[in-house]
Amino acid sequence: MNPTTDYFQIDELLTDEHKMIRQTVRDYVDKEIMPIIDEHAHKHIPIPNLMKSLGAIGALGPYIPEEYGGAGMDQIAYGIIMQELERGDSAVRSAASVQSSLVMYPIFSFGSEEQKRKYLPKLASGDMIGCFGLTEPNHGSNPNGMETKIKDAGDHYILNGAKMWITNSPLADIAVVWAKDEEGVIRGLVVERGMDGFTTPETHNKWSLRASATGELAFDNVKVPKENIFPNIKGLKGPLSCLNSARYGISWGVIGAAINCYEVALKYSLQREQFGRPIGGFQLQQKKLAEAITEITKAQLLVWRLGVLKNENRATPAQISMAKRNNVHIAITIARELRQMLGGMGIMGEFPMMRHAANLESVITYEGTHDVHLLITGNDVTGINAFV
Ligand code: TGC
Ligand code: FAD
Repeated sequence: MNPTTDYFQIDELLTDEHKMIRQTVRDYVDKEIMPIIDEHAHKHIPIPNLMKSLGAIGALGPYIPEEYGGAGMDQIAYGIIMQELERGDSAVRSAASVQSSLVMYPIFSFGSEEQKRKYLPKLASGDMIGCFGLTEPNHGSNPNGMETKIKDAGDHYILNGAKMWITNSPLADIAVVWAKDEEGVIRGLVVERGMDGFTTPETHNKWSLRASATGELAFDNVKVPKENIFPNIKGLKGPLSCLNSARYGISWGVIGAAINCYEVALKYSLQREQFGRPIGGFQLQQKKLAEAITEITKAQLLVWRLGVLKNENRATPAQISMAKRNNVHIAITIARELRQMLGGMGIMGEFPMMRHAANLESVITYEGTHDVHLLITGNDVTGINAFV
């Protein structure tokens, strides 16, 4: 018997630092997340103190330089952290990816020195929670159509509009918001909780990512000081660059969810007997396990190579789209298929498959849907843009 989920010995490609951070995050998930996640998902409530505990293990902004509170790690380390967190639950990985890739990354990459010093250390420690507002009620896959606007009013901007489906908006202290100026150019700015006219209504009744808070961002003539705008970016490539980082993290993260399902199903298949023998001895059950470990292995090799390219600043957005699309697809397929291996028990909260499968319905939709990523690959290989 070979129960490994490192079938091609990718561990040999990791540094001691990678393995150390993996062990730290794995221990955290086993101790802090696994015992409570089912209850929080059932009750549809966020995990208490999550951001501070993620900050304490170095999971927030791990690739941001140390002088701004990050850990200065490489992209493979970031991926490994996402993988271990999503082994626990996609809600936990979502919290870390939004804070790291969608809030800290744009502040670090596009922000002024004052903005970096003001926000990054608190975001890294989890003392401050951030969210990212790109999607709007009428503009999801096509963010370029956004209607949220800023108007120059001397020493400040007046912000009006609404964002929808925003991870952590009900908990956030700050929001990185993308809006069009009077010339129709997309700009990014930091909106702080407490600014008059800024509200964050919660979205209730989700069947997916139930341990994650999701909400809206509503702006009614919000006065945002000029020093809160990002000076160093204009246009849609601003938010899309943040998505490159988050989509990369998701490509790693979902492997963690798939591994959790695989390990549970393999163990169950060796213990559960029907017709006088373990169900793991039946060919049809072996097919499910063999296909799952094959797809996990292919996904691991894909993200490892992508991480190397990313470390060298050579990863293209199209490569990242391919990895996000493929890996979420294999993870959701594994969760659904391996749930069946547990029979009736597979629908119970004691086992993680239903929760992972339901979470992955969000993951296959957010950060660009499965079909949008296919069209990005289609555009890349043909040179013909199917969006216009
Ligand atoms: P298009 O004309 O192709 O491009 C406009 C400008 O952007 C540049 N660009 C990129 N830059 C960096 N990274 C990328 N991935 C880029 N893709 C495009 C492009 O070069 C161009 O630059 P320039 O200088 O010429 O102006 O744009 P388009 O309007 O045709 O749209 C393309 C499309 C559909 C691929 C894009 O808009 C898209 O990806 N749509 C999906 C939307 C999406 O992913 N939304 C995610 C919202 S955030 C979220 O879901 C968080 S979930 C968090 C969690 O809980 O984990
Ligand atoms: P639509 O764009 O309306 O798409 C509907 C369907 O049409 C999809 O199947 C899509 O693939 C298809 N479609 C659209 N255009 C095309 C096309 N050209 N060709 C073929 N098919 C097409 N956004 C944020 O900004 N910040 C967040 O923190 C955030 N968190 C989220 C958390 C959750 C739990 C969820 C569910 C979403 C979150 N989102 C967030 C929003 C997410 O990015 C969008 O839901 C996603 O981009 C899709 O947009 P939409 O829901 O408006 O679907």
